[in-house]
Amino acid sequence: SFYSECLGGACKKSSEYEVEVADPLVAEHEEDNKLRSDEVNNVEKEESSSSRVHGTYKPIELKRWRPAPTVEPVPGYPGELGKAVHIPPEKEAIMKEKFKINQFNLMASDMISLNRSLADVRLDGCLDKRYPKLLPTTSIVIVFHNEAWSTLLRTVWSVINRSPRPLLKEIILVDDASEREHLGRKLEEYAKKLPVPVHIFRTEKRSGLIRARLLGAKHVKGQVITFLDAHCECTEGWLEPLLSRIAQDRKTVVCPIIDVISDETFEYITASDMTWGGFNWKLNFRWYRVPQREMDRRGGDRTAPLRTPTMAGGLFSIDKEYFYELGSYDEGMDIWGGENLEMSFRVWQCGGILEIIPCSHVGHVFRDKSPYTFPGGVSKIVLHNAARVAEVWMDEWRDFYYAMNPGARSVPVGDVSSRKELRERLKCKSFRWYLEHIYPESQMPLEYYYLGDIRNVETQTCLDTMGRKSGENLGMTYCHNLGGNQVFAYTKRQQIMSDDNCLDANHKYGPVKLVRCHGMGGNQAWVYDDEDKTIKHVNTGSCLQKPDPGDMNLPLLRTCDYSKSQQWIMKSEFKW
Ligand code: LR7
Ligand code: MN
Repeated sequence: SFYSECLGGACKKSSEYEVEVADPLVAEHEEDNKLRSDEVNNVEKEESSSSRVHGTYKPIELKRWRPAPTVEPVPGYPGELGKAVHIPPEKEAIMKEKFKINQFNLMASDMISLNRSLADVRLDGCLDKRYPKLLPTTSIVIVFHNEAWSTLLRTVWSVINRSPRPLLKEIILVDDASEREHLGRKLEEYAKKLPVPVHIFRTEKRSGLIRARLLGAKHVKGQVITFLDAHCECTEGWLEPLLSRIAQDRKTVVCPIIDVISDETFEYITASDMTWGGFNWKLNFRWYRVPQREMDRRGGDRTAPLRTPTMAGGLFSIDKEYFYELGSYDEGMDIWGGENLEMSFRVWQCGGILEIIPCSHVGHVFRDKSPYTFPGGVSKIVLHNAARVAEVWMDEWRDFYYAMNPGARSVPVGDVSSRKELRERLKCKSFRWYLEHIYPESQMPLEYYYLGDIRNVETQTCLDTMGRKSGENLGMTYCHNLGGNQVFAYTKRQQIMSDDNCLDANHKYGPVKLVRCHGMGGNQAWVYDDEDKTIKHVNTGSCLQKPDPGDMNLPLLRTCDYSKSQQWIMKSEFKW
């Protein structure tokens, strides 16, 4: 069959594929998994000249919208309608073995049909939205390194099945130097049989996802580039709201809501529409709750586009010309990481808009660990990429990054001059502007008096989060001058913060806790007196004091007595 084909004559069946994947191109599954081409094609296929007049689209007109759903559930297949797949206990050992290949449940994925049905996860308000009849075309760019067959092809089929054909110019697959047999000639042969143009490009050597995407983007013939990870499933109606937003304003970069495909069961789990993208001091992308401010701006309409400070990075659409105008990607970034924040900052600071479109849902297999190698070492690569973001876009707030990541100062950033020139050329706004106007809720404070360690005059030891989480006690230990857990910002809003957490107390005496900053003063307000060197808790009037002899690691609140044990120095010895 198709699956025992092999590359270069060495004909052995890849151990990854002992099972045959339910595949709409394989005759025996054709009936079960029928691509409903009649319905997909009932929109008139107009030849697009994808030309554009003075920055406006000359788009394709959709004659009629497809009825949903495009893919009907097939009885008897596991995982239909996005349900969880359960592996029988006797197969658990093989399942665990296979899990290691991609860091997700490959056995489950292989059992699910390549064009499985999904529930319609959209809010009611999305179902009767009318989109402009004139929409730009898009090319889908999917980069991968050693991706599994079933996840990659399920991504492709979900695009084919659930995108209005006239809008779908092509699918571009970029193989980033994969070492798996099935991604070789077999993939090329398979691609030829698909009902939409699928082009495969290969990087010569391992380039990382950023440069691989740049290679893919170079070949895009559609008016809009849509990037997807190689383990996604697009849901009904995912594309129209993305493209229509770009048609309204070509400087809008749009993301779907990224739903969760479980790495354990491949269950499709709808994500919250009340979540947006932020980042922490380490420059990790993180999800946070959408603040009331943004809900109000949208007039309480949960289906309205959500302005997000950052994007996750893997799934978004952007006008092709705007992508290049805006400086595409930083080619100096390797393998993985950083490009998502880099593009987010760049979009906002250079006059664009970054949005999550709640009526567009795409699932993504989230995993705990990365399955592939990071040549040169994970932390070196990730720190290198993040440092480039900090250096080019963050102005003095780059200090937070260097202070928080002791390792970062020794990692070479490389040449960022062309990226800085880009920032000049596009007359981009400052990071201060971004924090003020786009992300006032940021974990990085807009106004702060101090960033560094906080040392007790008597003990000469330093406050230390000990890497603890929200709700746990603040600690204290010898000053190491390396930053990290000993870095605190004293802000104009009277917070003493470390990344997401603030010093917090709800009593006059005793230990101080680290609690997620709420920005409302209250238990998190402190006053540092530069004269008598006290750190006073505003609500209780108590002073921060060195730990008692019984527990040397636990700084305490006590009645102010102005002794040396209550004196603190905010003056760091480390440099970044
Ligand atoms: O060297 C590489 N070459 C590649 O082609 C490394 C990766 N890749 C491919 C890989 O096969 C995959 O298709 O690049 C894609 C993304 O890699 P993942 O799936 O390992 O990344 P991720 O999902 O863990 O990480 C998120 O952050 C990345 C930062 O660089 C990218 O922006 C990913 O696209 C991004 N994924 C998403 O936004 C999906 C939602 C996850 C979240 C949050
Ligand atoms: Mn991914």
